[in-house]
Amino acid sequence: MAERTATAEPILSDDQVASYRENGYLVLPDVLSAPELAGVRAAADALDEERLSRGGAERTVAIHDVIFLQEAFMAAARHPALIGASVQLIGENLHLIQARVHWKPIAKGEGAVAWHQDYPFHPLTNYDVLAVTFLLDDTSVQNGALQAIPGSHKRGPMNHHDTDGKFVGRCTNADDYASDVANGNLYDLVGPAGSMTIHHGNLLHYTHPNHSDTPRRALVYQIAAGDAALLGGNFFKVWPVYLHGSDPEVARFEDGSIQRLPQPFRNQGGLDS
Ligand SMILES: O=C(O)CCC(=O)C(=O)O
Repeated sequence: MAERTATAEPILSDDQVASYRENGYLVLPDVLSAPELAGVRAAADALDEERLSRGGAERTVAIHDVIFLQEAFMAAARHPALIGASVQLIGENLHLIQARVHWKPIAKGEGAVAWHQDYPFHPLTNYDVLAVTFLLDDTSVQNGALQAIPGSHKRGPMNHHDTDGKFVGRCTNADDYASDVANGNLYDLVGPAGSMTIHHGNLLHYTHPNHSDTPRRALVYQIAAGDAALLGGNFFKVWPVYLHGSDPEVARFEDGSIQRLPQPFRNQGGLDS
């Protein structure tokens, strides 16, 4: 599965790269062509029955590993804009660690996602991990856009565990975001359908509830640098997929030190095999 792809063409200007490093996110409108957008929307429609069977009429639902369910999602994962931008931001070896679609329920004031960072869900030996999101619908604050705290990715990972030590998937210390919210240090990642957004794994973010009568669907790929070795969390089926380059079989730590790995992670069925 570790296929190599064609050479990545840079798509971000120096200013965009600098803005990402400073703020922790980018919004690139109109990245998908009309046929590409139609393809991923149709692919999402094809999963609608599954979404509803998971309670999607009432709450936000995420379906994982979608590249194996619909060809259009595999094609979008290999979109030249995704590859080009990701290589510029985290290097040549792009390890796909999640591929999912998020649906917000329509017109219920539901579906908000609490303040969190993505990194604590899948901690890695370094912070070169980002989410590339294709907006499948016109996305506004009203229908559930993602809201970010600019620059918060520089603060490092925050506590997402409760007082019993249980991982709860949201910031458990309101002080981590309260003053930004009070001071309006906030940015909404809004854009027309077909836009591509990128956000850093340590970016603090929230998503608004859907107050509208239009859907808000997001196709989210979590991509890590090949030398960011997983420390915990879930393995998804996409784990062996490299979108560009290949597995360097080393772990790089935040201090720059490198540990060679004995072999790529693989399930060998236990110690005896
Ligand atoms: O709906 C989205 O844009 C993404 C939801 C979210 O907060 C996340 O995946 O971390």
